[in-house]
Amino acid sequence: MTTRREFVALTLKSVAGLTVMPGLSQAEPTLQTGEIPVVISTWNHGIPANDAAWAILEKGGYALDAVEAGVRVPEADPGVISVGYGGLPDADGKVTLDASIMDEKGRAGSVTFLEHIMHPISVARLVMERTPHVMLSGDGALKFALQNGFEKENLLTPEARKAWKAWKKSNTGFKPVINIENEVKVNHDTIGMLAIDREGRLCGACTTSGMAFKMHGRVGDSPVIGAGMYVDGKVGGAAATGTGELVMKTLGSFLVVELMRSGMSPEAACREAVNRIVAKIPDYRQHQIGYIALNIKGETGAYAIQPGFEYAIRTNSVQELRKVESAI
Ligand code: SD4
Repeated sequence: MTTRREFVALTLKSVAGLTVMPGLSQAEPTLQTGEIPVVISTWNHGIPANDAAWAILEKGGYALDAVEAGVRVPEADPGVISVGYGGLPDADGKVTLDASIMDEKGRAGSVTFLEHIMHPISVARLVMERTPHVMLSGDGALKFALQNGFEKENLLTPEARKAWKAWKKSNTGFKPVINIENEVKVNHDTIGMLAIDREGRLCGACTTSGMAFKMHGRVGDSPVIGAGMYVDGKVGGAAATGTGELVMKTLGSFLVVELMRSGMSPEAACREAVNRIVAKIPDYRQHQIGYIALNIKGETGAYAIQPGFEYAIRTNSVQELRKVESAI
C-alpha cells in the first residue's frame, strides 16, 4: 500500500513532469512554464478567432466565454469552408454541423448533425448548462436551439453549393482531402480552441461542418467528448483536426490529456497520440490529423501526421502562427 509520504512524493514527481506510466515512452520533463492567460487554436483561421478570445482573456474574463466567442468567428465567416456558415455540405447538399465545449470542472456539452444554426458552439454550451445531457443530435438539437432563441438560417452559400455541384459532377465519391487548404488555396479546417484565463481556468471548444461531401448522417470526432476535444481542468486540454474517423478510433484528445497527466509535455503527448494512429491504422498516409495541446502551466504543443498543419497562439507577449512537425 502507498504510504501518505510516498503518495505526496509521487504527486510532486507528477507535478514536476517526471512520472512515466508503464508502457509509455519516456516522458519529457517540462522545464519552463508558459504564460497565462493563453489561447491556442488550429489553423490560420485561429488568428482572428484568438483575437476575439483574447479580448475577453486580457480583461480577466472567463476562459469558457473566451473559447465560445473565439470559435464563433469562423462559424460566422462564409470564407471558412469547413466551419459553420459557408461550410461545405454533405453528399446530399446539406450543411450539417458538429460542435463541443468543455469547462474547467469537466462539464461538457455537444451537438451533432445540426442543420440551419449559425453558431452550434453556443447551442453546445446551452446543452451543457441547461440540460442533464451531454449531446443532442439532429432534429432534437435543432428543436432545442429554436426553443432557446436561435434562428433558423440557410448556411449553404452560393460558393459552397457550386463546389458541391462540381463534386457531384466529378463523380469522385467521398474521399478525405489532406490539408483541405491546399486544394482550395485557402488555409482552414475544423477549429479547435483551448484557453486558460487569469484565474487558471482551462476550457476548450471545437466546431466544424465536418468532412466535405461526407455521407448524410455522418458525425465526426469534433462533438465526441474525448475524441475531437477534451479538457481536464487540473491537467490540460487537447483538440483535433483532420479525418475524424481516425481520431475517434483512438480517442485522441483524451489520450493526449492522459499522456500529459503522466508527465509528457504537450508536444510529446500530441506526438504519441499521432504515433498511436500510425501504429494502428494501416492507411494513415491517406489522412491528415493534427493535435494541439495546452497544459495547466500554460505550455503548448502540437503534432500532425502530414506536413502543413499549424496552430495560432496568443498571450501577452506572443501572437503568431506556429508550424507543426509531422510524422511523415
Ligand atoms: C471531422 N475532424 O468531422 C472533423 C473535420 C476536419 O478536416 O477536421 N476535417 O472529421
